[in-house]
Amino acid sequence: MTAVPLVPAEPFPFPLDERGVALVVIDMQRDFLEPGGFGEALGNEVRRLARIVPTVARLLALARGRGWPVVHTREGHLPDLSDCPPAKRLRGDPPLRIGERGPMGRLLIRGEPGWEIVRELAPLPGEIVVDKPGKGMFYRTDLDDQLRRLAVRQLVFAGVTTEVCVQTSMREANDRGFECLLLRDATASYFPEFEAATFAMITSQGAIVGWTTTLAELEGALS
Ligand code: C5J
Repeated sequence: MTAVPLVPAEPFPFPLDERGVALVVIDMQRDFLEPGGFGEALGNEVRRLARIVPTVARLLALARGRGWPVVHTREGHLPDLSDCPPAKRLRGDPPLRIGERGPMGRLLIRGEPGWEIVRELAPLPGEIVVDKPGKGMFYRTDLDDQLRRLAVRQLVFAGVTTEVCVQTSMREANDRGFECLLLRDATASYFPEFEAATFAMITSQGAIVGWTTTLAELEGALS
């Protein structure tokens, strides 16, 4: 049997098997990271999310260099909003709601400038790009089939926001049998206390949802 690297992680080391691992980068879109987008319309200070872009870029370079499949997700809706239920559209009391026009186009609508992934993390040809109308990356997408075709069994997670789309996607993945490793310094929330709470929730009870580590620990284990 081939020995697999053990990545130092919480709550215990993660046995990373590169024969079946993929990187998943969740929703690194202008709408969440830049002023004038959906995140700011909801009243959030968006700039703390942009701080992780260099770390996610380094992680992407690592995954690409090692030949891992790379998945990028984009949250967004059809222009006629037929895939955006009132339960989602009517949340909060924002000046602009999903579908209304802001400085980067219609908020969270597929094809608009704000919906694009930030330039530094743009997908490369051949990488998997998943357009999802929900928070979880498997809801109304074909990602499960795509990952199974590639014999992927482990997922390394990065992206935003930690406690919403990242955590939802990790929970969905865990239910589907994928082993999940979240990089603490490659994810961010508008609320720092929610980052810490998410890390604690997913790693509790013997990694009930998954593991967490840092990019340096991952790089070290693979070097
Ligand atoms: C949110 C996300 N927060 N990508 N989306 O609505 O976390």
